[in-house]
Amino acid sequence: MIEVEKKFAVQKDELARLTHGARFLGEKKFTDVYYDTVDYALTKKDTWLRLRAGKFELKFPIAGANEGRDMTAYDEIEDDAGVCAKLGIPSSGPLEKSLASLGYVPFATITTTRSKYEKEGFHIDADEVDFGYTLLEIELMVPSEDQIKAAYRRILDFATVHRIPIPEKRTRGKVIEYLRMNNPSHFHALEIAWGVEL
Ligand code: V4E
Repeated sequence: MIEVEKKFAVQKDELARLTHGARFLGEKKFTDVYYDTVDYALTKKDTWLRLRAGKFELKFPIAGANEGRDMTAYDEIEDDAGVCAKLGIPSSGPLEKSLASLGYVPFATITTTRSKYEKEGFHIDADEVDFGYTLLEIELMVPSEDQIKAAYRRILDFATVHRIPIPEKRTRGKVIEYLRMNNPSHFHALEIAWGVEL
């Protein structure tokens, strides 16, 4: 399945409006440790390697699906063998050791408290991040790439119906915001690599 999502920075009243009548699916707290090489080889390619709940995960864009850097669709690999294959590294031994020997180092540790909701088939994640950033994600899962654009349009319509302002430029995700606040050289390297102002 492919996750199509749009992030919004929202006010409390907007979140309340969106989640009114939604099914509350629960709250969870998790910590992610993000890894990259010192020259940002992965994140420059919008590829995100993280350790979540003791497991490595790799999140990367689906080719051709990110129109104007606004619409985002990412794939995720959540097993060590898959992560190794995608990164082109040998899959023998503990992954943490292989990554360290190849120069992958942690660059951000982020704890998120996430409240999950479901409404009219949309998944809504309201994330509160430990360094003081609140983010809303509206998500739809689709089985194939040819359904990504339509899903994205449905997300925008859903937000509009609930009077959630559609941001003109892409809302910074929590890792991007973390880098803006804590690691300007990494942040600027991404702006240069992607050719956008973040
Ligand atoms: C995809 C991405 C990053 C990796 C973290 O992804 P994100 O969706 O922010 O995290 P989370 O915890 O909500 O993941 P889930 O639990 O839903 O799998 S860091 C940056 N990006 C992409 C990105 C981008 N290219 N540009 C901007 C402005 N923001 C984010």
